[in-house]
Parts: sequence; C-alpha cells; structure tokens
Amino acid sequence: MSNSSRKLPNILVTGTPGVGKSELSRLLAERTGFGWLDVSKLAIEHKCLESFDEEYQCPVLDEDKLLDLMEPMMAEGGKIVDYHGTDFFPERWFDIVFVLRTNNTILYDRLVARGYSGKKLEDNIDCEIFQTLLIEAKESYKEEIVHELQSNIPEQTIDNVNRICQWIEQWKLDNQ
Ligand code: DAT
Repeated sequence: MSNSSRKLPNILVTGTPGVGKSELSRLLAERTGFGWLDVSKLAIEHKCLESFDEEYQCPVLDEDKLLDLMEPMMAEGGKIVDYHGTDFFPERWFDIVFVLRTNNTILYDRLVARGYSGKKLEDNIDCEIFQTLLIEAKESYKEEIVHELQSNIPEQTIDNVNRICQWIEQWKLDNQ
C-alpha cells in the first residue's frame, strides 16, 4: 500500500517536443479511460500564460495559476500529464514518469515537418542530444519512478502503451 490516497495512479509523460508525447498519451487515454492533460493546451484554454518568450519562441506559463487549476484534477487520480517540462509540478502528483526518447535524425525530420527551423529547431535537437528532460526528470522525482522509453517507430509506441497498461494493472493490485 502506497501513501497515495488516489484510487488510480497519475502518470507524467515528458520529453523533447516531437518525441511522441501526444501520440502516446492519446492512445493510452483511449485504452485506459484515464484523463489526458495536455499542459500546453490547458494553459492556453485557461489563460495560464504570462508572456511570450521571443528567444525560445514559446509561451511562458503562469505556473501558479496552472498548478491551482490542475491540483483538484490530479487529486482525483487517473491522469496522464503530457508536457515538455517536469520541474515545476509537485513531486507528490506522480506515481510514475516516462521520458520519451527519439533518435536525433528522426526527431529532426519530425520537427522540420512541424515547421520548426533555425534556432528553435537547433535548440530542440540539442535538448534531445543533451538528455535535458531525462536529467530534469531524474532531479525532480525519485530515480526509481523515472523510465526512459524509445519512440522512434510506431511499433514502439504500441509497445509502450502495452507496458504502461501492465504497470497500471499492477499498481491497482498493489494499492487495493
Ligand atoms: P510531442 O507531443 O512529443 O510533441 P507528437 O505526439 O505530436 O509529439 O509526435 C510528433 C510527430 O511524430 C507526429 O507526427 C506523430 C509522430 N510520432 C509520434 N510517435 C511516433 C513513433 N513512435 N514513431 C513514428 N512517429 C511517431
């Protein structure tokens, strides 16, 4: 029995933009009925944005407002949180953290297809090369709950969904 009072676990899916967080989260939500929280979308929908970072070409989140919004959702359990950052969420929210990883050349092509170019493209490729999100996740959560998953080909996403579903079933048994 864990300390958690949640009936279902909360899962964090993270990684560099383009690694396949949305794809995995969508399929996992369909399979499990868990709620998928796309943090970037949630922040836009609920006006949790402070400004726009011109250098990095991305919105800056109003983190306090966003955390207040998410707190009751996370308390329910059964949430898949999808975001390219990990360090501002409370550690207690998550039972497991998955960091998706993609080969640099594959990721490059995906980001070009998404319309990224110049500094934004380079910064995101560097983020993957330097394992920025993996390091951040390991610094923010207990290392034993942080898992790397490969996300280069569609079959790996299917495998990952299956593995996570097995983990959820085991969590339910352990937390009855
Ligand atoms: P993210 O949410 O991390 O930004 P995404 O889910 O939008 O990434 O995926 C980016 C693109 O890559 C999209 O066209 C779907 C594709 N994709 C995702 N996972 C994949 C995989 N395992 N194999 C091949 N393509 C994948």
